[in-house]
Amino acid sequence: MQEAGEFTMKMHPMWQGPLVAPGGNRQSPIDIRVRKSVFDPHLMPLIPEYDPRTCSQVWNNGYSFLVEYNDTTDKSTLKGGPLEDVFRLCQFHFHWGESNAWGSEHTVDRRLFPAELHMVHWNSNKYKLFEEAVMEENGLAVIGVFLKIGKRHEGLQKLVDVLPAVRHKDSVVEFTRFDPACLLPANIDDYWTYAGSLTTPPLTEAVTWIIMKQPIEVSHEQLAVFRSLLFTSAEEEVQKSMVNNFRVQQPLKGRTVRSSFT
Ligand code: BO1
Ligand code: ZN
Repeated sequence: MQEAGEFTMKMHPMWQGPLVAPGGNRQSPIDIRVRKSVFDPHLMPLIPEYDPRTCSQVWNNGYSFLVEYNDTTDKSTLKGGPLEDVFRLCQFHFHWGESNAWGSEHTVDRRLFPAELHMVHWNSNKYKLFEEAVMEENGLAVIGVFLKIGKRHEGLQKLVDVLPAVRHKDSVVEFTRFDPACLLPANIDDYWTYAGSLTTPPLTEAVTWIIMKQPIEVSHEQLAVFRSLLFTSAEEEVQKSMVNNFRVQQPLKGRTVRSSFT
């Protein structure tokens, strides 16, 4: 799987450039070693409060498809858990593999999942815009949810149905009234948390990661629709399937992963 990731990084121009050079002390993603994580009894339950009316559009940005939310007010927020401030939802997206054998960015005791959901939030207590928050240590909070193959996910299907409209890079389609909470697992009380970074450029070390212990189930057919998307725009001659859009794992460098559960 690491080989597949390295391959993607070499093949795909978006991962090249100086920002990928080694250097940071809190880069993501990482392998979560369950027995090395430290139970923290002070970790609170997470409080996601999302208003489906803030959902606005889906776009293929050439590395994933983003479901974007209007983040001009505090209508869709995340608080609690390891967070001291209120964080506003701006988008969610996924990372996935060409086969079900790999695709997630984080791993659990080296176990790979076929895909991983990222719900991206920024600190609206302290900052006025995402662009401001992304520069700060405590600026962002991303929830990670592992996807595993099982029964069809009815909530996700509403999104899967519009994906053919954003097959090419830079295509956008209106997408409204989608409740992102339907993509969270039934148990949101059990999670791991650690200090990390964005996993694509600008790779900023601004993220409090919250990784759900319980995966959600999606069908093979639903992931097949993710894989039918393209990294390339309609104008390009050689079309490239959007698969293996995950970053390789990064060194822990002395960080502690805390767990909310024993
Ligand atoms: S991730 O969750 O660590 N994979 C991740 C990686 C990159 C971004 C977000 C999450 N990038 C940023 C862009 C901004 C954009 C913002 C919200 O996402 O750098 O330009 O405003 O969509
Ligand atoms: Zn991501």
